[in-house]
Amino acid sequence: MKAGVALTGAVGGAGLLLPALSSEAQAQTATDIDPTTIPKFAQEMTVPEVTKPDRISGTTAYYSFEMQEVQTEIIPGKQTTVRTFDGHFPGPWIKACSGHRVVVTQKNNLPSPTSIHLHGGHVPESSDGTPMDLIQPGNEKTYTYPNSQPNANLWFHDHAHHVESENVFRGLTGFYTLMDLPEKALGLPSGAYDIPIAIRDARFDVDGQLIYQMNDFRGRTVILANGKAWPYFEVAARKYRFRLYNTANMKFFTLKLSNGSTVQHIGGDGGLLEAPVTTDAISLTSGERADIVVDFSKFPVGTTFELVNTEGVPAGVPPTPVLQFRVTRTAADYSRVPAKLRTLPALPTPTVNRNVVLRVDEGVADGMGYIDDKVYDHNRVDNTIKYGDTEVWTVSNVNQRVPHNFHIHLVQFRVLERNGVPVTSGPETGLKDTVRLMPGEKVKVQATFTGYRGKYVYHCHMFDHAAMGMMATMEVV
Ligand SMILES: [Cu+2]
Repeated sequence: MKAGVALTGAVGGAGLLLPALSSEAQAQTATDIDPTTIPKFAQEMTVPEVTKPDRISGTTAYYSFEMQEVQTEIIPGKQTTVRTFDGHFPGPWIKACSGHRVVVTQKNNLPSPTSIHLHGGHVPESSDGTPMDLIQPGNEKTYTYPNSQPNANLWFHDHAHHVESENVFRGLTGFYTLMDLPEKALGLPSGAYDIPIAIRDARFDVDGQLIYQMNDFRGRTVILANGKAWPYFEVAARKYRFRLYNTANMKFFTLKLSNGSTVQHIGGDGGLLEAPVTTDAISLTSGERADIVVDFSKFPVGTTFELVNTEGVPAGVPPTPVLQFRVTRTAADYSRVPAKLRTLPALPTPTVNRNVVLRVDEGVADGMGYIDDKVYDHNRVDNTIKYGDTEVWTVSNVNQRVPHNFHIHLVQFRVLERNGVPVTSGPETGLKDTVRLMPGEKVKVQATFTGYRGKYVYHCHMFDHAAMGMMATMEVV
């Protein structure tokens, strides 16, 4: 707690709110809802609607959102207060085309400062939503996204230092799909059969209100898919493309179908893979995305099965459900999943090697998070990178029990090695902006720093860990 106060004190002048840290928050907490009393598969999953721009001028689309608290039904029969963009829980869905600019004005009508980061986006520092580039309550900021990158599964969320964890937990996330012409020409499932699904955990009191506590990985026992607790989703017996987003603060998922069927894993953070990977397990750490195709034509109408999570579930215990699929009808299907999806650019020869060490205090109440043994300080530049350089970063999780992941702003990177073993197949061969690091693991990633100069952050993407200080600044000069 003392360290938390010191950190908050350092940025207090900017008007940041102190997130509820554990001991104090627990005393104020109402009784938790018993998650077993929440009926499973009793509400339909929300399918996000693509948000229409306010206007289009030339090749630029203009959007405006008001960050606001609204009431929504997450648990059947209960109203929950959530923090949203324009009332959407989960957020709005911007669909943009490569080469076509998007301009978003964000007005903050929340009781907390915010800073909106386009996760995975290649954008100038002024529009990156850096931790101290705050929109104070009552103010607004306009972000410009050049979309000068190929197809990608981006999203936007709050990144205001030390309060991003609570703001995201309370709902402040949105979808951002970046499309391009080569992807369109592939004939993948599209339109009503191309659906983003945000998967996360949450914690509620008996009245259905969210309970937020920092680093509360044990308390968040209710699983949401697109803003509903354990929903069902009716599908036609044909192929669907699902863009899965892990929007949980800290939870890692390994997703499977309860009937053991395989899916085609076609893309990830930075868009399509070179070729589909047929798999029965999808790994998603906090902030990561997986683009999959599920072929429901394999199942007769009337079939039901679940998307389940097996990660963190002890052996012999059934996996925990996420949502239920119900095959309710037939439908024509002219979509296809080609054997070749994309050619990724050749890897340039790196000229700089760096080490990055991730750690949190283990077994300590109200511990802090560190990168290279330092707690985040927005006044400090931790790494200076020469514009245009290609660098290899060896990222280590030196914790014994606590998992992490690792996210770099500005760039999409490539994963070269995991624990000394070259990554030559599977979904980690695609463009990535967030990568898993279990305790003791080490990954080598390679990135080329072009496009924009400026200060950007890199951090653990478990929001609570970032809020605990596990973040650092790089300056591209
Ligand atoms: Cu972490």
